[in-house]
Amino acid sequence: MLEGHGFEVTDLGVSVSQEKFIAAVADRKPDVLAMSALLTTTMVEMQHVVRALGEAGQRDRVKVIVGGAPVTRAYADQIRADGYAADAPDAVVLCKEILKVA
Ligand code: B12
Repeated sequence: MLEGHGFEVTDLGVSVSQEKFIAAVADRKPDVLAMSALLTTTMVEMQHVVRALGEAGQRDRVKVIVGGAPVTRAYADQIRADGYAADAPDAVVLCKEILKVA
């Protein structure tokens, strides 16, 4: 959906470690880091990535958005993500909003 709307997407795959997220942000300098979790057990790792981004001095350089079946807007707010969307079309709208592109 994002590629269809003109975004360049790097897919880091599944079971992505905190270290891999941080390295990819440092290397590729994306505007947005999007994380998806299907399980409550993996969802909690999102907060660790957000914290690690801060520790690496990268948090201000990238917008963090989250989603997936167990993830809620309240959880996104709690971990200080920049956005949450419930489905793929809304993820596109969200990216355009937070990047202020038409
Ligand atoms: C298919 C499925 C499986 C398949 C996965 C196959 C595969 N290779 O992907 C199999 C059978 C393997 C499976 C296994 C398990 N599953 Co399962 N599974 C599902 C199911 C039915 C659909 C998931 C899916 O692919 N949906 C389609 C995608 C497109 O939808 P989505 O993930 O919701 O994503 C959309 C939005 O959430 C959003 N979105 C997603 N990510 C992101 C990211 C961002 C940044 C944004 C903005 C938006 C966004 O946009 C997407 C498109 O609209 C869900 C139920 C459900 N309704 O989600 C349960 C579900 C995820 N599974 C569940 C469970 C418990 C399990 C198991 C632990 C079961 C077990 N005891 O073994 C295992 C865990 C396996 C593992 N290691 O992860 C639970 C998780 C509950 C929880 N609270 O953690 C769910 C929610 C079912 C339930 N209601 O109980 N599962």
